[in-house]
Amino acid sequence: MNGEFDERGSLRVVSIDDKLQPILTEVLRRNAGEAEFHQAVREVLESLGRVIAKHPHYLDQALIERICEPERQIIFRVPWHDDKGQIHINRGFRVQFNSALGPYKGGLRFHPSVNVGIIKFLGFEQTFKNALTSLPIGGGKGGSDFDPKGRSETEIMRFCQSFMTELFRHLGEYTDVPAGDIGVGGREIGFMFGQYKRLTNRYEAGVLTGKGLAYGGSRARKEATGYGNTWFVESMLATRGTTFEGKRVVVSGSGNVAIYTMEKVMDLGGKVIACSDSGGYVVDENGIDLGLVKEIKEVRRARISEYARLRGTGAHYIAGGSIWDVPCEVAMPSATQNEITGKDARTLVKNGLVALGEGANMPSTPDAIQIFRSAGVLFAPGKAANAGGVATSALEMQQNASRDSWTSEQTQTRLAGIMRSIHDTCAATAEEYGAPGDYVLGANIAGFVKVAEAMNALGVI
Ligand code: NDP
Ligand code: 2IT
Repeated sequence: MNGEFDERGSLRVVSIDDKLQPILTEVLRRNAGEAEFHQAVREVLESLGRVIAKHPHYLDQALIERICEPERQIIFRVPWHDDKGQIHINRGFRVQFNSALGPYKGGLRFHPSVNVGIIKFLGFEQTFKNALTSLPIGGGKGGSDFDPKGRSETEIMRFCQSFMTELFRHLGEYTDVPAGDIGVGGREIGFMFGQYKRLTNRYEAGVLTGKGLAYGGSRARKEATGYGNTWFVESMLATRGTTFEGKRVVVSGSGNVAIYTMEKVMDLGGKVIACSDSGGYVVDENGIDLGLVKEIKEVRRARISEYARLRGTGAHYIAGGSIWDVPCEVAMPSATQNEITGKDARTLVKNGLVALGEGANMPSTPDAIQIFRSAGVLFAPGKAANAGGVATSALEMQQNASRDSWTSEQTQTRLAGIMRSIHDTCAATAEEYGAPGDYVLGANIAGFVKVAEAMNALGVI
């Protein structure tokens, strides 16, 4: 172990096996400037020293090098007209990362920050996450630097149609199955499915997931990521003989994942006192009124600042700032990558944090994770904790393949079972590799071994 300063100037502990260091160095060299991708690869490689000590053949077969290299990367132009007739050009991406376990599977993100490094980090994480579900899905991710904020519904539709006009040739229920992510929800999936159907003249329901219930979607898909993360944290809390009952909970974001995290936390007796969007956060010591958040975000598509105005006394809005300054026992980051810095982590620990479940992908910086681990916080990494969304996408694919539709109860029972099994697999793997309670190590090793074993069996492809 040794220390180094990261880009934010915080000290982080680095422990990478000597045999893996050259692989990481090569990944950094070949993918210059892709900071988020570097971060995601580094974290996984830091966990693999104990694996190669046990299974040296992973090194002989260059499995780690192959896993770090996407199978295919597609970048394309997306031209579209706004409502005034002006032409805009965005960039579209689809990174088909790994298909050893099944068709590429993973969401599409529409956000101005999207670039190839972000899509690659997401695709890399997705590969291990999907493996952890034990369902037959490979890893992929895509999206665009299109900014949906302030765009009319017709502009969104034209953008989605133009995006799919190129992407459709790379998709298929046995090839690549996208879903939503930031900026892509049921409405956008509907527009993209419509265009795919029109271009191919095929009603191929299983080519996209997160569809509306009216045309082949699965019950509980919308709720799945948030519910799944909450169940995962519930399982972690149970290892210390405690529950959500009466705990103060902070949930960042107020989009799909955040809303259904809040719903399940409240269901389990937790008290959600704050949530946010990219403009700032609201604190409501009486407990967040979820009906109001849904009205603001799902119906009006407005800003979270509206919450304080409409709720009246007891609630206040803080523009900018960090939601992690709000004291809580459980934190559920559900907005975006690197939203919890080392400084935030220190504040959370000082304020008595017990558990954290990553609803977002890679929301904690490496130094934040290090602080949580050293403080003995129950820490659930995104690739395990937020796997409920993609798992339910795979259940949607099953329903589409059998031309069936399950009840909400049936789907939620499957999802709860999958989340329990991911929790137990991560815990058991951490224990097996000599780090009991380390869910980061457990998730990285268990996910990696599943993908590596399948790749090994398929030959050098
Ligand atoms: P949504 O678009 O529904 O919501 C995103 C929320 O996060 C919004 O409140 C948004 O605020 C906020 N946010 C987004 N980017 C930033 C930013 N750069 N800074 C501050 N706040 C930001 O997306 P989802 O809820 O679907 O996704 C949230 C996270 O969960 C992402 O990390 C995603 O990858 C991950 N995830 C999603 C899954 C899913 O099934 N949808 C599954 C697994 C993980 P604003 O509206 O102001 O931009
Ligand atoms: O990050 C994720 O797991 C998602 N955005 C969901 C992917 C999916 O295919 O359902």
